[in-house]
Amino acid sequence: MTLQRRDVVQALLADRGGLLVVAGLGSTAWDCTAAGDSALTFPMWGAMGSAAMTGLGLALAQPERRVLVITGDGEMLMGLGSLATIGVQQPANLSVVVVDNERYGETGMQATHTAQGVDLAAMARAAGFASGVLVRDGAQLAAVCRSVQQDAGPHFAQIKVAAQKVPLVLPPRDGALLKSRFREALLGKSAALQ
Ligand SMILES: Cc1ncc(C[n+]2csc(CCOP(=O)(O)OP(=O)(O)O)c2C)c(N)n1
Repeated sequence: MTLQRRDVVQALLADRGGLLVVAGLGSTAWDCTAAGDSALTFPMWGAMGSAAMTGLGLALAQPERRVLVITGDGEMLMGLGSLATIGVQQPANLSVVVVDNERYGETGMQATHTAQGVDLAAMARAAGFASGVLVRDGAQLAAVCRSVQQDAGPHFAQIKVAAQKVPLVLPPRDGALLKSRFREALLGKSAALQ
């Protein structure tokens, strides 16, 4: 049975512990909020194509923490060069998960290149990621959830999900607030003020 996007993101974030999460703009940010708003989730709200690079910066700055980027196929396609940079930098604590509905959901469900067979996981492997997997079922998803938390990366997963419209569950909209609460939750109150 086809995976459902909200179930996928719920599974990725269920036992997140201290995981730092960057959510791509649009649907994946709503999915993360639906799984539970968290100060340690940074939703992009824009900057299409930048989610993986933001995750890389965070992973390099916080090598003791696990970092997970959850983004859409359209967003990832806009920032493909980031796969090469991550492959070169080799952050062992970074995972990039693409929730692949083969559509630009927010702008009207136009088909993306993954609907024509573009294999993002193979691109990530070719770029030098430690793993790059295409996921279609619950057992494969469970393996990704384990890798995100435990295995040396960088990891990449392209998770095929149904192309469905789901209710909006919006995170806070104020960028300054999102930045401050993320920094405070990560660094503590006084360090976050520096
Ligand atoms: C540079 C830029 N181009 C276009 C948009 C408009 N836009 C916002 S979300 C989106 C679609 C995102 O698609 P995808 O990442 O696949 O997410 P999903 O299908 O899960 O919503 C587009 C085209 C934008 N915000 N920025």
